[in-house]
Amino acid sequence: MKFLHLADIHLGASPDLPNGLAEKRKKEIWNSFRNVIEKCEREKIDLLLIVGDLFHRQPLLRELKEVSYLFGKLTKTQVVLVAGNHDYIKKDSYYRTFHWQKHVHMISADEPQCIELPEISTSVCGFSYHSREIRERLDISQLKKGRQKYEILLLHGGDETHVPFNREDLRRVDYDYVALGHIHKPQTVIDGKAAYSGALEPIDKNDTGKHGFIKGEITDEGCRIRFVPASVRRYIHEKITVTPQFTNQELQERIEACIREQGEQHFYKFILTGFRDPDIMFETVRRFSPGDSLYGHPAFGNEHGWNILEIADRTTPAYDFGQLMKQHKEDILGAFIEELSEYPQESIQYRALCEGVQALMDTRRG
Ligand SMILES: [Mn+2]
Repeated sequence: MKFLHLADIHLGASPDLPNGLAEKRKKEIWNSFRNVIEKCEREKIDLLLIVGDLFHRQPLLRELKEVSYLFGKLTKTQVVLVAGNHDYIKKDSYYRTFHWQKHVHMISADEPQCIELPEISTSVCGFSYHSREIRERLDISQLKKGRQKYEILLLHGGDETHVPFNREDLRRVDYDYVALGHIHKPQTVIDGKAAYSGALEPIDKNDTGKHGFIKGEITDEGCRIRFVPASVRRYIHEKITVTPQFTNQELQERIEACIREQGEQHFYKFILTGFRDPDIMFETVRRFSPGDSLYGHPAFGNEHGWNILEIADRTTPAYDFGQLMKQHKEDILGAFIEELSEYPQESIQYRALCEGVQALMDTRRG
């Protein structure tokens, strides 16, 4: 029995991106979902599991129709879905009255229920959110089991306000596989038995790392799962450590090389650390060579540029404090350095020394 496990697709989300880009990204998330559906059809997947937060908020009727159209492409795949905390089933939710096609099974009850799929010897149990939060701890004795050879549990949550549970709780449940949703970072909780697929596409600028879905197979030997990276884009936070020899030219080359290596489609944040030449000011807003990516950052004045969302300069000017102290024995700069120069480089006092010397030097230059 081959399955795909998806969660946290967040259709309808418009991620926090510079002007105009959010709309493009919104479409892209829909496209990514469509790609997965097409993969199910192509690879003759038996079962598609969607473990909550298919939508970012209450789905509109037309959004359900769009999703239903996509599910309609599936001729060999059964679909089972539950609602999560973002798309929880409100009193007047369209989820309540929507008519899905025969092969689409929504578990809309707020207490555990099972869908029996005898054609694939599988039952899928789970429940939907009817409110934004579920603070009660997961009660394992409440969980129902199906009547088929293979048993799967869908569970959305895992933090304090969304069905709290821990690894031990999951160890005690008796299912072939527990498909988890809600946490956006993909991760295995119990080897071959319980895992978060993570969000299909990163939604937030801090959703760094790979995103996609889980592909699994349950046989008489048990369950085997594998994470499949599938997101169109990733958010990448890249640290660049500078030295006093480092220049803006070199910075540009490093950024270009990094983007070429990891992919021009991704969203980048570069964090500069280390000690710089005090005379060098890194240009954190500048134009880079155009790539063929979809977006550019308006700050770069280049509509077809790369997706550099931020360059954060956290470098420290590398002053020769000993030398400066000698030169400024008689004035405040010398006294200031003397006061703070004994502290280690990672201390707040050292940071204050660097910033203070910089400020005093700038005043002097001015
Ligand atoms: Mn959620």
